[in-house]
Amino acid sequence: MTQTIAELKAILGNAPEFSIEDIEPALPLIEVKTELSSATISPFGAQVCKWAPTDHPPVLYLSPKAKLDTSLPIRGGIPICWPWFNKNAENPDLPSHGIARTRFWTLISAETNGRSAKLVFNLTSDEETKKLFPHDFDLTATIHIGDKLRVVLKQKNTGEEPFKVSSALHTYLSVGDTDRIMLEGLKGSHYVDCLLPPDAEEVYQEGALPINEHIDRIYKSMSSVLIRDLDRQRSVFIDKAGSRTTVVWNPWVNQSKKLKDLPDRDYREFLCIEPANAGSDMPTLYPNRSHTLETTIGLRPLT
Ligand code: TA6
Repeated sequence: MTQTIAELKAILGNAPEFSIEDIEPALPLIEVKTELSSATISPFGAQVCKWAPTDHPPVLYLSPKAKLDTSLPIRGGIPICWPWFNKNAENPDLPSHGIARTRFWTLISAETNGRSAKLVFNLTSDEETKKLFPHDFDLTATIHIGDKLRVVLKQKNTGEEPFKVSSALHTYLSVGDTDRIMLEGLKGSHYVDCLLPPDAEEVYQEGALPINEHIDRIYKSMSSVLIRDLDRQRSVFIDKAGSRTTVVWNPWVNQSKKLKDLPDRDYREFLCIEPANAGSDMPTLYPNRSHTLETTIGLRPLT
């Protein structure tokens, strides 16, 4: 069920911190502006598309060529990949990264105290979703916007049978230049290199991880990641919970050229650090039980 602009406005109420375009676009965007930060959120995918603390450059990257007409998933921000990460193992013809990011979620509530805001979106299974994923579920995405950005994805099995899920908060972090960033938090963990054959041995992350080639890795790590951005003279932290794997992705030159919704040269302006349940980290949801995957992102001084 897609909410109309009028229905969305009714939930947003009269708070000056919330606004939405009047016209009925294919893809409505909710603008949130508090004292501490601003964000742009799409009910299509319950996707945070933009977030920036006040007086700071964006923390999330949104492709200038992102399709905002529901014809493609929105390239940037924090796509919610659920109930499978990347290709569906049983049926590769199914949409990559699952069904949640290409569906309209229902805005349930929007609250603000002027300094911060909280929006709650819901997606429940229906006959359409069950053609792609034959289970009953109830998803809640709670988005906290303030001096930090926190996205909490609660996933409940509302059916009779258990099912396994893989998922990711596929976060596109905006950086000044990939040549001038340093990552902290992944050293000493093992990773699956998705560019190698599936039966390849896991690799140990010996030292620092430079971003200077096509990278597509599932790190077995529960730790936070810090991006030290020398260009922007700031650090960005990516904390997480409910996740034993962190996906790191940059398409680099050649992959970027294959993505029509990404400018060829933008690979130097973002890096995906994705709190996930991916690879061997696939929780089983039992009837009436839930799993929560969350991330908190914010700025730190470049010390
Ligand atoms: O997160 C890494 C990844 O799985 C890559 O393999 C690449 O496919 C990326 O996601 C983007 O996927 P998308 O379907 O959004 O183009």
